[in-house]
Amino acid sequence: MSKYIFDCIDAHTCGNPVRLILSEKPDLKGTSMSQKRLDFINNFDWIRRSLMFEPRGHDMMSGGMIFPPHNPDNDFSILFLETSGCLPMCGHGTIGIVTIALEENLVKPKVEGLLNIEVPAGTIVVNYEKNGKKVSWVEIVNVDSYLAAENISVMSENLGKINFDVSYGGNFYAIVERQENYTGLNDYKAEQLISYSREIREKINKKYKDRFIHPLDSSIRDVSHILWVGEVIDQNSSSRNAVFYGDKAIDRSPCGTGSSARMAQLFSRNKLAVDETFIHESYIGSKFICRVARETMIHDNKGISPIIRGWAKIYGYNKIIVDKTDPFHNGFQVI
Ligand code: PYC
Repeated sequence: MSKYIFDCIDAHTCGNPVRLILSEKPDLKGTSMSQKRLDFINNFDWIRRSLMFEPRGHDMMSGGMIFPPHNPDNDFSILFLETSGCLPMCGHGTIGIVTIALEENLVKPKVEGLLNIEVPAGTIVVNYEKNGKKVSWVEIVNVDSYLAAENISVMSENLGKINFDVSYGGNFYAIVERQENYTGLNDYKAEQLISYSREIREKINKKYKDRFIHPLDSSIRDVSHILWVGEVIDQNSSSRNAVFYGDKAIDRSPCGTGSSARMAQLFSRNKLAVDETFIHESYIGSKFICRVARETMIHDNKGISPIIRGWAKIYGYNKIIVDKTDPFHNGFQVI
């Protein structure tokens, strides 16, 4: 077939895009979302590139597809598709997809107000509140998160020596706090952070090759995201970030997996307690309300069960044509 028509619903979570793809879903092989994610990457990645990159998407585009659960006790499964690849977990993506699925009656929760959802990184529990037909908020009990490395460094050609921690919150994050060669978010433009992040990420994954591998799923590996810590806009917030993902994106939402990674870091330093509210601000000032549910163990690593709450809004119904005779059917990115 040379022409595919994808029915999509577009939304944003606290400013960051979420495109839920409803039709033309591939028949994925595997008995878990982790296995199906690998099957998608190996055999169907053209769908992601076509629908996420220009001209049908853009540098920040992200989204996903809903599939039936593998365990009948769960409600459904999500495969995440982003310009950054097929993420093991995406917090803003989950908030957006759950909001779309509930408002558009695409799923019927087994228990009103509660969803158990399989994602490649594990099973997450989601609570939500509705006001009439609209979803007011979505709260995720994310996959267990942990601090994987403290105070390691790379040499940046742009900035000089940069110290950072690596923390897992569904993806591995390098967390860069204020220091001699990084003086805080307000001192840099987004485009500078993007190009510094690309350079630093490459250096981290070269210097610390095979160091960051999830102890329970070796397909989750390497630092994919850089979280730059910054000054808050609203003095009631706890912290702010600019999260870099893909090759050209700064998350417009406060980033669910980034917030989980940051809480795991702060918890391990005794700077955050169980049940303490952590208000995380995004680069544009939107907020997730977060907290640590409890302390956990991830294999040999002490970690946390993080909770993230945010909101999403639907803004469009989108029928997207991918015609294989279009020279740009596979999408492109300008760097
Ligand atoms: O919310 O987890 C998240 C996320 C990952 C990349 C962009 N947003």
